[in-house]
Amino acid sequence: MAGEARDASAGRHERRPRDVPWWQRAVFYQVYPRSFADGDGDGVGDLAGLRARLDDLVWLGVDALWLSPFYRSPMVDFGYDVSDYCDVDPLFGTLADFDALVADAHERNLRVVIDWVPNHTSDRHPWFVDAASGRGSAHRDWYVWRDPAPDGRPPNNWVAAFDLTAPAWTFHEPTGQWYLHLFEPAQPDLNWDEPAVEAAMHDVLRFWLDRGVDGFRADVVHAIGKDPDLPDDLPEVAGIPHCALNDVPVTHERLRRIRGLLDGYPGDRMMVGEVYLLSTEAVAAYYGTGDEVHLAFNFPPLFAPWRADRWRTCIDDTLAAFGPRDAWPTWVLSNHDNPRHRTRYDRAAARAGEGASVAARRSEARARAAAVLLLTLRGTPFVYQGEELGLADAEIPEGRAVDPGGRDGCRAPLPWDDGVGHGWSGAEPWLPFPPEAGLRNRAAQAADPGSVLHLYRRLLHLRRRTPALVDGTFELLEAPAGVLAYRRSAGASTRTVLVNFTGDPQVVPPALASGTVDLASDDADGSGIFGGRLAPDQAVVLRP
Ligand code: ISL
Repeated sequence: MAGEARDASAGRHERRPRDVPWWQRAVFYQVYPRSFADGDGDGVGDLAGLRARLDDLVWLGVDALWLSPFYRSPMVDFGYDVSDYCDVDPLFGTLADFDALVADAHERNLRVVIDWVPNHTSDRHPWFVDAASGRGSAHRDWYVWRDPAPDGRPPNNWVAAFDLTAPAWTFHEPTGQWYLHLFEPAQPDLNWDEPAVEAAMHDVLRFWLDRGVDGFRADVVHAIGKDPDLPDDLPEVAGIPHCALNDVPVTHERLRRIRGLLDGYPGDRMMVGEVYLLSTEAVAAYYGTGDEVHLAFNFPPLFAPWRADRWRTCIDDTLAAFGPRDAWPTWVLSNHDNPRHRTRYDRAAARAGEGASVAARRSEARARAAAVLLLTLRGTPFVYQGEELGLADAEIPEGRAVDPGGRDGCRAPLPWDDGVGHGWSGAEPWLPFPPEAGLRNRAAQAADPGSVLHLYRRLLHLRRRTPALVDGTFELLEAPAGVLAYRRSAGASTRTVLVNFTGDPQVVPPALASGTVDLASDDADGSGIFGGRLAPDQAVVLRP
């Protein structure tokens, strides 16, 4: 990547430090392959479908793709139950399709990061099939087996994800022991205390690194270490799935060895860890001293309501936890596990009494302002496929729900055009389309310069040419209640961002009111002098 960048508005070259790695500057785009684009017309998205749409992502202006799992899988957890880590499920294509995708992406300067699921396999993985075949089997210790408690109950009180009444243990009749699964019974946890497991999972990393991937998104990676005593979770956290609580020192040793493996490869390979702990301070610890994960997802902002004070707290917490470690944050509004942010904010507003006519006005405006926030905070942003179209969750009619975690709504297929089938030309897609797909589709929005899609594109391109927004320092500024204000600066490049989280106009104090509008979330004139008045739900990027 270039060592210098042009700040167009400042009209001069500025030197950027050469040692800022690509993953600190990049904007990632999460592809959920089942729902992105269908190359073979079977109603399920695939690698060929994605490959054919790469130019659309280049046009948008993202830098890196994260692909959710495409490995061989019985699909109990839609690919997060892997039965062969080193092959592509036929539903998604072949290894040759994958190689072609990586080659095409790299030719377009798009990095490719893939999911790696180290905590558990499918119960149909040959390792587990062997482990379950008898207590003395070669792979028995690759999983976590325990004798029943004296009263015949599970070995401890850990609760599995998805069904909070279900224990994280399943009794295996044929061999008379319980096995551990932090997720579905069909997803037995690997036993990372067994050195052969660690070695095998390192081999998986090497397999894909040798194929040219730029890195990994490591699924629930904070869970690969367990307390060897498997102690009960405390009564005060009863009902919280153990995966959101598991936090033990041995994991950090394992992450350092993974980091060593990645650093041994040329080309700045990276790992973004899904550290599903709900405290920002706990998440920050997984960066180690720059020797564990390169990046980690930080979920409190994803769960934060659309309120200036709550976002301020998230930002303060992030600065406090990440700053001293010199750790680089990530920012995420939506992913494949949670209702989309547009839907979350709309639902919260409806609960607070927002009527339909107000919702019609504010829903898209909130999603637009959120885009400005996501793409101008200090850290690496992750865009979830479809948020660039302003999508809301699909309504899933009874009978079509398929996910054990109830997460189908945010996984609806992307509408590519307004024709019948929205670009999914073969079989009926595996899930229904999101609402208003006739309007909120790629083709309609590409043709409309005022669309959410064009806003994302303008933001991504502004970010790319503005060092302050990429590498710049970050300072929160005093602002009226309901408004978030911050300044980003890198050398002579400075930008002020103002986000109005309210449905009322807001007037900001004179200290914030100077400057020229680089970009406004509602597409108000992008070249005007800012007068200090924010429209309802408006976010602006100002240059001095
Ligand atoms: O999905 C959730 C809430 O509905 C989360 O608790 C989720 O289980 C957690 O973020 C871990 O997620 C990851 O691992 C799971 C998989 O189902 C998710 O899709 C994945 O992102 C198990 O592999």
